[in-house]
Amino acid sequence: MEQITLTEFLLEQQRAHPEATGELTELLNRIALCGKIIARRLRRSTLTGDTGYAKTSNVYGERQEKLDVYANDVFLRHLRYGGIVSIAASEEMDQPEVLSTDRSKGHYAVCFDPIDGSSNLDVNGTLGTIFGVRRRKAAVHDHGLLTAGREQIAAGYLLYGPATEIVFTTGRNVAIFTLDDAGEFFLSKENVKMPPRGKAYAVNEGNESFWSEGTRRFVQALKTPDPKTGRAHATRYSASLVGDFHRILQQGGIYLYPEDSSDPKKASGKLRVLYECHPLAMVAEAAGGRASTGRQEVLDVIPKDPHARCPLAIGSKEEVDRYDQYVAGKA
Ligand code: AFP
Repeated sequence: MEQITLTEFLLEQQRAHPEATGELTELLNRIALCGKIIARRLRRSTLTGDTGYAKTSNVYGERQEKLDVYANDVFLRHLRYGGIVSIAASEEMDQPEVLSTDRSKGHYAVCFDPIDGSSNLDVNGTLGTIFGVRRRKAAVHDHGLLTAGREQIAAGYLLYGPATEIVFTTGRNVAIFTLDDAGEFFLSKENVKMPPRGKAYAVNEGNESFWSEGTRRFVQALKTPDPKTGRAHATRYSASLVGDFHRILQQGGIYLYPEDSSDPKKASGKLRVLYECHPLAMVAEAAGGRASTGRQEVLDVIPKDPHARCPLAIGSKEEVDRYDQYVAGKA
């Protein structure tokens, strides 16, 4: 494959839209820059004492890791520059932040989870950053984020694993870029299509006793050998949604974080609509997969507040369809 850089790819996409202002190209490049800076810090974090907890906790009462705070600051610094982003909202910030009030520009609002999989930080496990881009709303007072996921115009994630990768879509094509030692992201896969079914599932089975009957029976069905193949689905759970989703995007399967009764805060699931569910749902649908709460498409969920949560079943169409059937008591 000819080595195409992220910037070249974005400029090609931009040329295909004569009405484009170039701001989205600049924004996606800026998010990629944040990824490079965070990846460099993660690589050396155990040597520089950057691991461990900060003295602060987030709006969910969870203790923040130093690198959660660092990554959040990196994003705010680079999203603020140049005024193309008017509003930024993050899993690590109580309220969305106004970055620019200049109405002549700042056409975008960005939601992000600066470090996904924080519990993997101190053990060198897979980590990610998740992002979703919306157009800024007309009304100054309304940050305009409490809208359906279909309002996103771009979404994706960075994966910090053996390689650092950025994966995104603007609605049709899902592309994967890999960070090269030259410090450039190069296109490694384009037009990624998620297989219609998979061989693996990702769920924290430790919560099983708190699941609904439908969810329990669905996971049991995944673990039951298929009469045709004689094989059951394999368990693949990394405690990082991004890490698990990246496998499912390429090999198929399903990631599940259902509502559970273990903690009132998780009555409608653990994952955050704006920072985790909406962005990955946009990537999943653009790749031919699905994202469901069990009762509706995740992209149709309208969050009631910036930190709203929803159940998430995301992955191959066949597995997610089946999950909906079990939740509805039809299987
Ligand atoms: P953190 O970023 O707070 O570690 O949460 C990670 C996450 O949102 C998602 O990436 C994981 O799949 C899931 O939560 C892990 O949750 P459990 O620890 O409850 O399994």
